[in-house]
Amino acid sequence: MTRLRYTTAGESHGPSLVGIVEGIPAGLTLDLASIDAELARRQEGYGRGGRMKIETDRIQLLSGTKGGVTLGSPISFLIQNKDSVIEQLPPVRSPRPGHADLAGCQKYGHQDGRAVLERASARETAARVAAAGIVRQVLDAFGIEVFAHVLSVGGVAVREDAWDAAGAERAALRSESLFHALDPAAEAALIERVDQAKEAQDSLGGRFEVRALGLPPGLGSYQQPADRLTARLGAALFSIPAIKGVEVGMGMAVADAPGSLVHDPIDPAPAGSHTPFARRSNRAGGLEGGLTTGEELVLRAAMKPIPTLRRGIDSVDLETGAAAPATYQRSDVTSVPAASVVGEAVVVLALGEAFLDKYGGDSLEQVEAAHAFHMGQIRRR
Ligand code: EPS
Repeated sequence: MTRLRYTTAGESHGPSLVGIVEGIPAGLTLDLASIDAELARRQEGYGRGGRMKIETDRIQLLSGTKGGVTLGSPISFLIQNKDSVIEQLPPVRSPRPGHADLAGCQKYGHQDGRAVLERASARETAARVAAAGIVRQVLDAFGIEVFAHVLSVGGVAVREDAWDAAGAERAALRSESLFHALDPAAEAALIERVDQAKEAQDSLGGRFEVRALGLPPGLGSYQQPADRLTARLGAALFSIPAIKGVEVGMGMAVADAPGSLVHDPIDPAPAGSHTPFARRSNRAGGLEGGLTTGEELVLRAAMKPIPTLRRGIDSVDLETGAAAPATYQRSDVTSVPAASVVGEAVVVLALGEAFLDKYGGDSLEQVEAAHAFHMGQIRRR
């Protein structure tokens, strides 16, 4: 059995993005249309830039299946870039503050920011959304749902109880929203905020939340520090370009409240429940000791505004060292809705890894047996 792992390659304006996912058990029927739907969702959102009008991201499988069913071998795929013009693009002489341009040039000894930005671009996240689209189908088979939604853009927030108010309507509400949000009443204010920023030739950040439902208790590990699921989920969210803050459950507020208002009391569960114990609250956000508790996973991330500004930011010419405004070609006003799709994807990847670490087998049947055994053990205490 291979541990679940993935890798991506590809430049933003190169011929294609590619990915390899290893460790997917044999016997899973892959639904490619659902992966394309996620890729399309990543391209959407009010405030996206011109590039998204050019691309139609689609997954093309290169290996790992026969007759649409996984073989247990590495799954490789590509996503073609229509804007495949890397050799024709002009050099980037003035690094954009906030992007990898300057530190990347200093790291590699480049004088052209393009040598850095082509790979540092958030375009790479399309490959991760595709990889997650494969892994998600393993989680789906065990009733695990991962769902992200936008909480705010440029300081304009949706209602605080948007998740609870949406309930079972969440998927429908989100698909109707231009921001992948769950509060129809906030749409007009969000649109206005993005329009203002566009007019000011500026860019906007925001916050999104990722939740996961149906997780068994005990995914992750406290045996080695790096295997704590809290650490892996944090690393997953921080691996998305522009993410500057991550919270779990009650988040930063744990620092100011007493323990009696932070920890979640354990009760005997009502008869007929799927586990013998229940929590009175979920301030821990579904994680204790680096393990899932079986409660809903609740993560939030803060994204900074995109660093490419039409109005320009003071910078320097890398060759002459003289002052020169940062290079501008085109940009999104905001990509917080897209980032929420990527956030969902990286959480799927981290949970898929933890799930298969615990229940992994060479075939889906073997994973099902290990999962069923563990669930039975928990039910019996
Ligand atoms: C992106 C593609 C990029 C940008 C954006 C994300 O396309 P281009 O550089 O051709 O306009 O729209 O990149 C960034 C926000 C960034 O900071 O790199 C995409 O596919 O998501």
